[in-house]
Amino acid sequence: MSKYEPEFQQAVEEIEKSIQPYLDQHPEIVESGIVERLKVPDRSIIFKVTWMDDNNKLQVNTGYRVQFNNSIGPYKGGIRFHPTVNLSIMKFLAYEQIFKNALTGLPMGGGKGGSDFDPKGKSVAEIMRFCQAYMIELSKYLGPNMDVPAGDIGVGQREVGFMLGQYKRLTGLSNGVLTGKPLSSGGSILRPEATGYGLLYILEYAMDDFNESISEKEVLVSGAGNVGMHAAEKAAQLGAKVVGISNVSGTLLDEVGLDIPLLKKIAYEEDGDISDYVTVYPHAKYYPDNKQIYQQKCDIFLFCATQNEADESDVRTLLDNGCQFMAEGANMPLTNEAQDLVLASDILYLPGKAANAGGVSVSLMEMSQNSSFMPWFAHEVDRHLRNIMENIYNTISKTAKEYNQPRNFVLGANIAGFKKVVDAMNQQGF
Ligand code: NDP
Ligand code: 2IT
Repeated sequence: MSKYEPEFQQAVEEIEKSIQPYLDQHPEIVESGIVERLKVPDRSIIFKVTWMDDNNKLQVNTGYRVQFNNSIGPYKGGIRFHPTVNLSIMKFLAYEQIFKNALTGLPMGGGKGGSDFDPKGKSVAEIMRFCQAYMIELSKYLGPNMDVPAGDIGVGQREVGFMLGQYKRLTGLSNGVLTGKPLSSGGSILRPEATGYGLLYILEYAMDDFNESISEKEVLVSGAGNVGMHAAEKAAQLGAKVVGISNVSGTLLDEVGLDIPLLKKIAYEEDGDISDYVTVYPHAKYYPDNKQIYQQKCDIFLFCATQNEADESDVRTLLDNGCQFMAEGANMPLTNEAQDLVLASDILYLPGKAANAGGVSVSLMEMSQNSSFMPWFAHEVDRHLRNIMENIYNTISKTAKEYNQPRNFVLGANIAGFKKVVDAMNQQGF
């Protein structure tokens, strides 16, 4: 593991620290070298993506797909288009995905892909040409039983649709090789909502276990994209008051409670910005600072933006201001120091590997619908999603209790996920 891969190193350190109580009981696992073997991806594919911009000028980006571990099933994980994408970020995301996917109880391995292409400020035609160029290389490594990508930051149904079209052009196959597809192109109903809704479902099960309820609680959400907006939507449906949301440029606050359907329309469906909300509701406040969200008072904080979005001082402020529940829609949104601070407090905290697994779970349902040529109704997908989130909560809670740390769901999630992956790897000699 290279010291030049800081995000990957951070993800590995978190896992290795939290599984220590399990390793202490199982010296034979340490002896077998599996902790080391698990850190090396099966393969990291890095390639050149050349595409034509609207001025007929050729542009170049780097494309990635890290196929980390397929011991439990085909490589599965999203594709991210963001200027910060590099090998370290791809490896941390793919590595985390192995354990997340294991926790779902569904047959999926871990992978992640993406590019340093920045969709911001690009025309739809440029985005389409980029997706097509990216798929020319990626298509060589995909298959419904081999590797099935989906969306992530900067990649939603539209981009998945463009990639699917190119895959079909290149191969002639209609074989469910991508998930998060638009509905008319073989997507699953509720896949866009799944990560955010799943986050609230698992939070509901956890809070219920501690005789608490989401209803009437004040909620803050960082990130106003696919995950953040649907988390806010479900929180409001469950009777909470969503008092703030942020994006990369700023923080929007409404102490009366945000009008989520309006916000969703402006900032998610119509490509506007969360700041546009104040033109309709002048009592709301907008700050051009994405860190302002961590300065606010709330009962529940949902981290739904990006890795390391919150550091120790952000989390300390949230705790000092009385926040009692935190859950991660994003992957690794807290620095390890910030996470240690949360774990040292008495609050209820659900880490991303468990809490944001709803998205990939509905992706697996999409694969199932594609291979059986039988689409499901929304209520069926929602029921399965709820069941999976309940099972994940039960698994991490049971594991945390076994180690006498009933509120340490980082330990619960990491040990439960690790055990499952290790079993499969040993059975297959990986
Ligand atoms: P989107 O691209 O749809 O949205 C990302 C959102 O986060 C945007 O609103 C963006 O703002 C905002 N953002 C980025 N950086 C910051 C920051 N530093 N502070 C505040 N806001 C910020 O991505 P997703 O919603 O799909 O992904 C969000 C997170 O959830 C990622 O960590 C992703 O890996 C994870 N995740 C996604 C899943 C999925 O199914 N999509 C499944 C599981 C996890 P702006 O629009 O202004 O750039
Ligand atoms: O981080 C994630 O779990 C995702 N971006 C979704 C992966 C998927 O394959 O649906």
